Amino acid sequence: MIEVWGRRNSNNVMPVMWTLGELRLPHVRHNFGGTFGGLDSDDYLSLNPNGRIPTLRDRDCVVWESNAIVRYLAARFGEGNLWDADPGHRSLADRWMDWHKTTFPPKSPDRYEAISHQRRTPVRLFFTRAQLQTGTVRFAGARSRLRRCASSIALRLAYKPFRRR
Ligand SMILES: N[C@@H](CCC(=O)N[C@@H](CS)C(=O)NCC(=O)O)C(=O)O
Repeated sequence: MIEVWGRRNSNNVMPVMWTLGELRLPHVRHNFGGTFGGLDSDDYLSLNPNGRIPTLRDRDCVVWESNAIVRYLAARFGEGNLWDADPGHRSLADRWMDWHKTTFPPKSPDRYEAISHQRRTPVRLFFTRAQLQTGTVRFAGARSRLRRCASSIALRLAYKPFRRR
């Protein structure tokens, strides 16, 4: 049975769970990280030396890094579905996976400022007063970078059908 370590509300665990669901793979998830803790135990570090979530084990194969896990699952169980044999076609999905980790949203800490603005959440929830004082200068820049990223993905995805074979 495939095992996943990671709390369900982690944005890095979610794509793994989604992929397992899409591929209808039986699995068990262990609550780790956040308030559940456990990431600095020797047992966990022997699976994932970074002490981060998610980690996946499929028989004797242990994989960490959410994008690496998604690719592993797709390659192993999703051929012709989530995994396209043609590297060019595959790269259409691949590039967006890496893009969302590296380019969108703008890097921390200004991503929290920008996101909190988008959600109309008081920025105060994410930052101490001292951090805010130095952070406010970046706010406008963060917002415009977020806008640019958001319109980039909107333009590319708006006219593409989402399709599952
Ligand atoms: N690049 C890694 C990032 C992993 C990461 O930073 N995970 C966060 C959760 S989203 C974590 O382990 N945080 C510590 C915790 O939840 O206690 C990945 O994509 O898997």
